Amino acid sequence: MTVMVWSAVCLATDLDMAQLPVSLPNLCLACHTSASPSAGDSALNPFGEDFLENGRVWDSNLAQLNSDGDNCLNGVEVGDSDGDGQPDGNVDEQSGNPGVADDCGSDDLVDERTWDALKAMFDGN
Ligand SMILES: [Ca+2]
Ligand SMILES: [Ca+2]
Ligand SMILES: [Ca+2]
Repeated sequence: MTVMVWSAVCLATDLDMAQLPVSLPNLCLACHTSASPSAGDSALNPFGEDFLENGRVWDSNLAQLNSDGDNCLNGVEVGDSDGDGQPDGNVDEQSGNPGVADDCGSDDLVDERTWDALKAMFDGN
């Protein structure tokens, strides 16, 4: 019985997940607070709630929201900036989790800061 309930929830999740052009590596965690949502534990993160509000459809409206309030739009984090259902270029992994405030796309900034710090050290000598 438990397995049947879990399967039903998982099926819905799989169909919803199929809406996203790119679902790796976050999979269920893109919308849920649990990596394996079950009937008793299927809480949604902010992106999951926006997805639900959007009629469980991935489109340009949803892509232009920033559900989790970090520095990246949902579309950028999912890897489909314009929300047309086609991944950006050769993207095959989400650059961030659209439902969790993370350091999405800030790698270049960090590198730049590190580089500046290194340069400052050498300039100082
Ligand atoms: Ca975001
Ligand atoms: Ca696209
Ligand atoms: Ca994020």
